[in-house]
Amino acid sequence: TALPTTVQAPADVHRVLARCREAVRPALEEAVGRMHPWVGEMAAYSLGWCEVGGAPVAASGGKGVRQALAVLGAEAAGAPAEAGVPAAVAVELVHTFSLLHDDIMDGDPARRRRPTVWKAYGTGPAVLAGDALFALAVETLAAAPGGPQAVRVLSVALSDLVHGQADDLLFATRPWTGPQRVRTDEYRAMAERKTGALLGCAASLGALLGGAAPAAVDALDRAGRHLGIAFQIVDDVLGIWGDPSVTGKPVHGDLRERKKTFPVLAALDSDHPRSGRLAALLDAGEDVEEAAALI
Ligand code: GRG
Repeated sequence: TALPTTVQAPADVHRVLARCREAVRPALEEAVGRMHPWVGEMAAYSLGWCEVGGAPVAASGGKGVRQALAVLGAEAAGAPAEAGVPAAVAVELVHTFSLLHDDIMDGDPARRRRPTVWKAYGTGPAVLAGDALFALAVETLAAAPGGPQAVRVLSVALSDLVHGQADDLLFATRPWTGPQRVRTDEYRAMAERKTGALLGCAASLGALLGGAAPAAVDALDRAGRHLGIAFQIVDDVLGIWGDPSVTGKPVHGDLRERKKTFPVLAALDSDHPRSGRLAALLDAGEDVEEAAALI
């Protein structure tokens, strides 16, 4: 079966994301404007609002999925978009913080089609900018009506993010086969925490600030968590079979780096006769083309 090599979101998804980004932008700018000017510049750079060192770079912020979920969560509760804005600002700041620190941990040179913050400003400043974004997120949410409960919800997601990131880092140290191998259910738990927790938090915080009933807040949290697992699996699929001109990922880069991605773990979990050969190729780090054909 031919797998899709790109994921095309319907036009109305782009329209909804753009509408939510516009609703949140003034509050996000106001929050970033309260930062130390140099630290705020790093935040603005990572959000795709400015260039650095005079070098022209393509303006590219994030998609704004988390801020959109917060706004949509508030609207789902019957409140106006503005009710969800403090949640949207907080989750977008936390997301940006986690990307800054993740890029340092992974040594990634590029993000959002430009050099990562640590590449552009240095590791120490990038750590500081991440810390400042984290602090600003908590401060913003605490100041909102219903702040203390909202901060508790965010704290649970933050602990999940750390848990998921730690699991992901440890996956790299584990073998491909045998009792210590990473099972697909462990992968799902990791993805739920690392990516799903903040998506669920975004939607549920928006709903909470919009006055939704606890059952609706919980349901949105669960939906966001499932979305995170799906998001991570699609990302893995595109990392193996995606069109590099669209994804910006190098061909078979994940396989070359021997990342524990879902398609590979599922193939090894399947007990298919080919999985022994696949594990041997991955261990040797050779012939990624043959490995890809075995998945
Ligand atoms: C919370 C205290 C604390 C620490 C964080 C660094 C870390 C610990 C966690 C890393 C979490 C991480 C990087 C998860 C991956 C999330 C992900 C799917 C990023 C890509 O999201 P998109 O596609 O990005 O929404 P854009 O660029 O569109 O915003």
